[in-house]
Amino acid sequence: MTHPDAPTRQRVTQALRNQRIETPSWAYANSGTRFKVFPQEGVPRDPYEKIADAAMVHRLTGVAPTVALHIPWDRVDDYADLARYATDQGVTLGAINANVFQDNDYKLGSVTNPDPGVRRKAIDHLLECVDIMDRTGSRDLKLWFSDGTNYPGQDDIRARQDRLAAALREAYDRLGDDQRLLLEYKLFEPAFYTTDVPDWGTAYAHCLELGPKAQVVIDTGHHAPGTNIEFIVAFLLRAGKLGGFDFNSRFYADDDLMVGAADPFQLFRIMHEIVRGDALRPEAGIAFMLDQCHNIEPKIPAIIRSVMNVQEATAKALLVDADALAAAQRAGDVLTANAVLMDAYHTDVRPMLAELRADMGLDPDPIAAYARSGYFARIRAERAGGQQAGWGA
Ligand code: RM4
Ligand code: MN
Repeated sequence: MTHPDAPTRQRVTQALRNQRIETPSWAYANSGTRFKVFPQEGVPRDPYEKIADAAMVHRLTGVAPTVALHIPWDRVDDYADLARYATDQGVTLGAINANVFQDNDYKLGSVTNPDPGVRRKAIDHLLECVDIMDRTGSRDLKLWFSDGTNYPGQDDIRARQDRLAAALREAYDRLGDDQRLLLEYKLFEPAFYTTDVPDWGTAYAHCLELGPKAQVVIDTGHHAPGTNIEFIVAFLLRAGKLGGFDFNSRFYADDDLMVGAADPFQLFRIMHEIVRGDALRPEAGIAFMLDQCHNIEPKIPAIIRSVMNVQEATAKALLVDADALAAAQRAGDVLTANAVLMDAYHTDVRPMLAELRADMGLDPDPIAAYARSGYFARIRAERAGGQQAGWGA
């Protein structure tokens, strides 16, 4: 499969042209580890400047037309105005991410806190996020909870599930007809003994109980080492319960490195299940989002690189010869089946993507185009002074 034939190229590039990847507002801001945040020059000072950066990424890649917000990091007085500004820049506002993990009240949890007053406050924040969605036109409410415990006996594991279910129910019932609740899971951290939504099974069970507007979101960095994420993708897609992805890479824990950097083969395997499930089309409703932090590398080029990494994995997945694969699988021909997959994975899809970009009126090399654009020199000069945005690590 080193030289895909013309009909194959046509099919693949058409699918790639329609692909949509959402970038996260927080990836444009300063971030770091619990040891140190290294500030960078030209970093946005407010949500408007984050959106301007996201729009630049979209101008160069052509496939990143939405930007996710995180509340309260992106709180503004007038969300309709923010949405208008985004449209003027050529992008729209995407998922609204709730944040119930950075307030002192949440030391023992947010929606599962033993104190009903704290739970009320956390649920009210979730409801506020849906209010914001109404104003921004966002479809998705994305929920990640840091809730859990550090010590055996610290709290009642089962009661915390009851509290979680009650909170999710309130948020779910507040959703409009075209809105969704996407529930994220994470193995551990910041809680180290129990986590209230630690895995896809827990998230899936809660989403099933809630109803059709609740779906699971897979953050690729939120699993134990060696977890077969493509299995989870296949299972949830089949069940109609996959809402989207938070893409990033991990070596050890929730590293939030660039997607496709640590394990491009895993990303390919994930995208293969997406293609297999016919879920790449925007109408399939899967949100392909990045959730990353660029602590030491320049942020905008890193986000461009991440978008390109997703495109490359997708292109390879689209090149899998589905008929040959199915035939080999039916025949029990293990080696051929594996070879079909590996042929696609080993294809250099970069020339095809460069051609597609040229067809779309874009520079074939978005990273070089960014370097030439003068954008960085401009934001470095314009954004001197003021308080740089960051998530306060
Ligand atoms: C969490 C989770 C959420 C993200 C925050 C910043 O670990 O992945 O999706 O919004 O981090
Ligand atoms: Mn995430």
